[in-house]
Amino acid sequence: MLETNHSEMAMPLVLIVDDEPLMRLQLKRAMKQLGYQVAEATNGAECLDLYVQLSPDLVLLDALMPVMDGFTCCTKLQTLPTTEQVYPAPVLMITALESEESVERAFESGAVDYVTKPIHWAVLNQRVRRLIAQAQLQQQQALLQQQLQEANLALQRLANTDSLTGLANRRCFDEHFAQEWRRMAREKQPLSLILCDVDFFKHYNDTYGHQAGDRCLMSVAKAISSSVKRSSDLAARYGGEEFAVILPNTDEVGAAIIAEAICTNIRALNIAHSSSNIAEHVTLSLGVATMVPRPQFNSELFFTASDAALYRAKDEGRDRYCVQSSASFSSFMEPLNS
Ligand code: GH3
Ligand code: MG
Repeated sequence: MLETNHSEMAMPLVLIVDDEPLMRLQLKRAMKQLGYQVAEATNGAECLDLYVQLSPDLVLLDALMPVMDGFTCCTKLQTLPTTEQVYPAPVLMITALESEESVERAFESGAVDYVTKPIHWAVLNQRVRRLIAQAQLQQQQALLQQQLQEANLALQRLANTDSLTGLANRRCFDEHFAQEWRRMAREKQPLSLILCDVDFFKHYNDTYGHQAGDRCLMSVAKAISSSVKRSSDLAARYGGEEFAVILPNTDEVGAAIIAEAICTNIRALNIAHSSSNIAEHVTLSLGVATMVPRPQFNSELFFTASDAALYRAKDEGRDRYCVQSSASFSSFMEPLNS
């Protein structure tokens, strides 16, 4: 039973749990005088139901009651799931039991404070006020903490994302690359890198305008990212109209399959490009390099190798991928400290 509406008013709600009607009446009066709303339960089981329904700010809990006593109830209250909206309310035990053992039991079952009957009302009022103020402060802190976490996550997403295409940006790519380079070196597994560049994109902008160019880059980005499937793969916007794809645990054959899929998916977009010198639609050129990294190698040369393959693809007519064979460049890899 709830006397006033908890959600409509901001006043804290105290859940009074006692099997004696007179005791409940006295507690209700005292709480109302303090300006709190009140709900009442006559035993532990009712208390659990009302607690879940009303999410009170404080529970005043009698120890000895029929159906379910206060200790059992208090223990069960601690196991109820808490959500962002429902914060665990403090429990203050009110009982005639004065023995040391029952005081210990009350705290062991999760009560945060304890008063004995007959009630010293001034003491009870002070404790209730303090517990409610503390609970409200904790709730505010938890809320602020959560908002801070959300803001940090949003900030992190923003710092790692290219605003035009939604792909990972260069910063995020560099971090991921360095991490995967080290991991593949440890695991002695192949790492592949694909650099992709839109063909005759300057002509595209000149013909259709810069905004259409932006829309084109967005579609190209989607087609590239949908071509890579594994969670450790990463497609990123590497520069203006250049994209990079990192493929850990992927050899030359696997990387060539992905490169081919990217070319096919871009052609399938069928974005008209009337000023392209090689096709009616937008196409990409790709350079692929694969190697098993070694910690002492300078990873920049790996990019140089992919770049060389990309420019070969441009030279050989564009709208294609070229693979830089690992044998052709790994022998030139220089130890970092030389
Ligand atoms: P190639 O086939 O040799 O790659 O020729 P290209 O015209 O694509 O290469 P070039 O490097 O000469 O031109 C790249 C163009 O990409 C020029 C630049 O204005 C355009 N570009 C770079 N970033 C953006 C962007 O964010 N939006 C738009 N619309 N255009 C961009
Ligand atoms: Mg280009």
